[in-house]
Amino acid sequence: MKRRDFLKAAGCSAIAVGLAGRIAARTAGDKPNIVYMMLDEIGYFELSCMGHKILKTPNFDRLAAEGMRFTQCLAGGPVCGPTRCVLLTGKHMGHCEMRTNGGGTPITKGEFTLGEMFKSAGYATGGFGKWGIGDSGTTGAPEIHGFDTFYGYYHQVHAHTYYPRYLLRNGKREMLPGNTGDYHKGQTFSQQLIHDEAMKFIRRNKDKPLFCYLPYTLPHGLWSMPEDDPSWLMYKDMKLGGKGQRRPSDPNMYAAMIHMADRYMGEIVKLLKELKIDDNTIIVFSGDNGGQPYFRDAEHPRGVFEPNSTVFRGGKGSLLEGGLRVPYFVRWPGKIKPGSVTDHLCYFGDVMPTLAEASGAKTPDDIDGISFLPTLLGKGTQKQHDFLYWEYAGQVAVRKGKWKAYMSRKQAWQLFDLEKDSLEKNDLAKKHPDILKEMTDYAKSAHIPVKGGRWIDRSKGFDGHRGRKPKKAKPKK
Ligand SMILES: [Ca+2]
Repeated sequence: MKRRDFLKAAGCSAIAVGLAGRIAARTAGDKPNIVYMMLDEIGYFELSCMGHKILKTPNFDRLAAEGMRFTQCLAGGPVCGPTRCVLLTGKHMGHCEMRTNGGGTPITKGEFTLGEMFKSAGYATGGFGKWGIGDSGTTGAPEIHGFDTFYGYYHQVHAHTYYPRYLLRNGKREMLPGNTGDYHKGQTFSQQLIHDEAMKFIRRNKDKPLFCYLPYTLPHGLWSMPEDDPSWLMYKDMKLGGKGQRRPSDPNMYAAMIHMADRYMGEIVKLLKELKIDDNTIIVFSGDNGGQPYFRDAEHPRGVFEPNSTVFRGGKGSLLEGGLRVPYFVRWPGKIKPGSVTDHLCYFGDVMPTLAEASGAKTPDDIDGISFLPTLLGKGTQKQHDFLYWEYAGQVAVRKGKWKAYMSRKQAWQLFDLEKDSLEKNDLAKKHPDILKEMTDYAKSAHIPVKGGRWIDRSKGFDGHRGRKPKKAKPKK
């Protein structure tokens, strides 16, 4: 089916399902709810269930224990914009419409997203946090991509502070009292509002299937939170080298931010149980791209928290494993075996077909993803990717089973065996030229020129943390 026809058909069925949904009360065995939390830059090892000794994440740990943990679910891209684009459109970085981290650069109006997919399947659709694939006033805005509600930041630079002057609700600015544009100081803490709105959305839509997308900006910098926040009180006096919050870099604050995200997940699970929809809800927990080795000093050359430990090389921005490996687990009571771990090789582009299969939704034909529902449910045949592909800032990476081919502007193609060499240090390109050729041939075929969206109304776009300075009136002659 051609994309245009598909969109038309999807739109019609959305209306039909919407009407049916209003008439029929919800019954057992209905479409599952989806709560999809994707934290911003949490490292693969920054959870207590992954062995971290300082960072405490009891609620995430419980989800992992009650669901399936993925050891090889790779980010869509190594930075915010592209990884979100791959997640939301099911297309890899050689095909998707956002391949840099421009901030406000939009996807096109015709591009099909998870929002449109769930909308067409009769879901209530809400997003809360950082959108990142189109500013307000562009063809990439969430309200024109199937989201009934989107509350938070659209432009990712806007999301660099927890005390912004305003947040957006469906494209409209809502001013936050007492916030002046100072990165670290203000009276209204944005993340709490964002989380409160997500909770309200779940409560409001408890009787319909719901898709609640939570791209929370925690624990991305610039860090600060209210002085009386319980997570801050827990970490502020710990000896991590911090000098108090409202500074550009503070490990105590970072630890509190991860704990805060964990607390929010605890509140969401509690709410789902209170509303008696927990059993019919798929919860996904994920990072968005690889972690950052923050807080480096002489004693801690890879940072106080060592996000990538000594297992992976690189971090955010790199197509080496440290930039792509994210924590990822899925919980679905009664469907996914508790405490299971899979090494199924997948990436964010697989999320769209997986959730489509789980919810009876349809996807366009031109996506790159493959459903991993058979892996989650432990039944059916799990199809594998022949290749996975990424490109970013002069780097290209291809994955085929245990093999990873990587090049950058400074570095010709290298070939690594990830089973033996997760640090990607032992180049086998000369030893296996045939394997490398197969992968680089694929890389050539995987890239098409990028197609971007456009502005509809520039006046709605992000205009800096303090806003544009008013133009000085020209003196009269
Ligand atoms: Ca990110």
